[in-house]
Amino acid sequence: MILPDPQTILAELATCTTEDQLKDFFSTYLGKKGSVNGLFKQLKDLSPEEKKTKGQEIKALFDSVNNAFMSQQDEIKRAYRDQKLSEEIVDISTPSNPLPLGHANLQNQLRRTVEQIFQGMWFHIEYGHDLVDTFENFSSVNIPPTHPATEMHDTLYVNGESKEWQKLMMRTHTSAHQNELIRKYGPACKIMIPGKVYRNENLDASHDVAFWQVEWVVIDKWLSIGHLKGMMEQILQGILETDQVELRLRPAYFPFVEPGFEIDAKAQVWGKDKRLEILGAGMIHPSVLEQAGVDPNEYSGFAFGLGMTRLVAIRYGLSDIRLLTNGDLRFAKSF
Ligand code: FA5
Repeated sequence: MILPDPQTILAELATCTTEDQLKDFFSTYLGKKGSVNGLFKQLKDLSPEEKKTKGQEIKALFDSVNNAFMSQQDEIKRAYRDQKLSEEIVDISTPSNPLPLGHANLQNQLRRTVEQIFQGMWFHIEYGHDLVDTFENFSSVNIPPTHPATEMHDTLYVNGESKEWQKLMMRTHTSAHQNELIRKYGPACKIMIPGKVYRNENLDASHDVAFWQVEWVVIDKWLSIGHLKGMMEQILQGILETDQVELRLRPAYFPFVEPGFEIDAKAQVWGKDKRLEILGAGMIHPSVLEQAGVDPNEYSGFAFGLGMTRLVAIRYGLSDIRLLTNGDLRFAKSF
């Protein structure tokens, strides 16, 4: 029996560079039908003496080829892993592209500033909820459902089957929360109610279907129109941060106050000077106080409802309030 030259086999092994080539090599020499492995089967035809010497030679040959195969296999796997690692490596020290940082809507910015001012003056801040019932929005503030005043606000009602659902509506003003909050805190109390309100309006530069109002309600003994006027001026000066804005106060009708006022501010709308109505206010009507469980003979109160969206437009010199919500990035980025 002549054994093959190990150097020739090892030289062939050295040419294997892929796992597939290694597999072929294994089945040619070391597998069940491989030629080196097959030498063991030939031992059975030899004499016991030859078996011993040839057996040792075959074993030595098999071991040397097998060991070389194993280290070649390790080498190919390591090279493959190194190549993958170098291709897929993530360098966590590389500086990333900075994400552009946005900012809060101008309405929210101003609302938060105003909230902080009034929190510091011990006002309770309440947001209510956008969906209210007709009692809260109308009856609780002295507007019976049949009253023509319900038509002052083009109301968005909930389109529901049941009677309960039919009573639900999107609040048309933050005054909808006066009754429940006066019950909750008063008398005496100081409450601020920022909130989004909804009206079925024809849209233009100063009218939107959803806009922000902020309501202030103050109830105490001996409150007068003097207090109302003083506070109203302070609020507007604080928010507008200028005395350049021309304000006009005129008597107005709101069923839940007596007397009532409206405040207009001069502003540029569509390139023209216009007076924009920004605030409704008045001394709270005795029957609204009574509804909320407060004795009007002992206490009085005043309330304002500020059109926050319009005021923001005036504050930042915008010609159209819809710029605040139409999602135009050129506008958003200019602040
Ligand atoms: C009211 O909503 C009263 N609840 C305000 C009030 C509160 C009066 C407390 C007395 C006492 P009015 O409908 O006028 O009032 O709305 C108040 C403000 O909301 C207006 O002055 C105006 O600035 C703003 N506003 C009204 N309609 C719109 C609209 N469609 N788009 C943007 N702002 C509006």
